[in-house]
Amino acid sequence: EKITIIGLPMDLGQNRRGVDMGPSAIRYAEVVERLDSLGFDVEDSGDIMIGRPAQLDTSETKLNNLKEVTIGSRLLAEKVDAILGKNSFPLVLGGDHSIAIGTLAGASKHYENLGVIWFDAHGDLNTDETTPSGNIHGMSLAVSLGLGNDELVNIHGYSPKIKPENVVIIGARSLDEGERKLITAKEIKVFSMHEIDRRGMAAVIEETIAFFNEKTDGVHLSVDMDALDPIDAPGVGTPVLGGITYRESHLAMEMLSESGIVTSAEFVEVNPILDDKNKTATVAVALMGSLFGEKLV
Ligand code: DIR
Ligand code: MN
Ligand code: MN
Ligand code: MN
Repeated sequence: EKITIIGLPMDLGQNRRGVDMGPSAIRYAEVVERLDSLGFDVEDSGDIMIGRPAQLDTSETKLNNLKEVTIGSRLLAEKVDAILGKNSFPLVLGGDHSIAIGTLAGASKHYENLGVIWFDAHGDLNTDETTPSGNIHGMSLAVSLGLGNDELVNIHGYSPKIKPENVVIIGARSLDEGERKLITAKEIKVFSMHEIDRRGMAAVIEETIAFFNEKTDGVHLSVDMDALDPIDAPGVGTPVLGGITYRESHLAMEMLSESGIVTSAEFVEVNPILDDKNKTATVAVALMGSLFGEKLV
């Protein structure tokens, strides 16, 4: 089986510098070696380099760095589309979570009903109208549902990329007012920290797998490292207390691995500047190991 790694070192979807170093940090944590050792044919196709303009222009819109995020998303969509076209598994390294716009734009073309598992402390369901920050990383799931800024919504030439009934959010504990309304209106399935505490991660993942099995022909796994508790993943731009533990997150990956439903994945929001000796990238790589079948016995 083939895995193709692609990085998008972009920090323009939010306002803390350093998350553009995420792909490097994840490579230093030996992602290629880890997946190689599991028997996969791993190709690291490097990073999409979009650079960073000296002068960022925010005058034309209230969405921060819209132009650059659009360019990055377009390039990533083409790349992910091509990787799936070659029957390889796209493993995308961020960058902030705005890059999911590009990943989903490229992946969704290959499926009639792409499911999405969104591991995140946040909903990323803001639109240009509800965003409290103007940061596009807080909008990527909404954009993929066809909601928000036209340019973002239409990346890769079609919209929507996914349907609300094919989305499961896991780990939520910080939702904005507009996001709550959208979740209710679109009846999006959310396993908040309350449900995880109450029912356990095993039940949550079992239900997630059953939920998709009935109706999806592919599942994209989007892991925002801030889904984890800041104790285990301190190197993120918007940490929120009371998150998923190290073991809970591994159990989730192990169960997803056993199910075989995941067809593409991304790991985002690793910020080495805010991290503790590359701990967060190391945890991300360990999670990738579990996602691709690593188990003790
Ligand atoms: C907040 C933060 N909801 C926003 N979002 C984050 O800016 O829209 N998502 N941090 O991961
Ligand atoms: Mn996110
Ligand atoms: Mn199709
Ligand atoms: Mn988040």
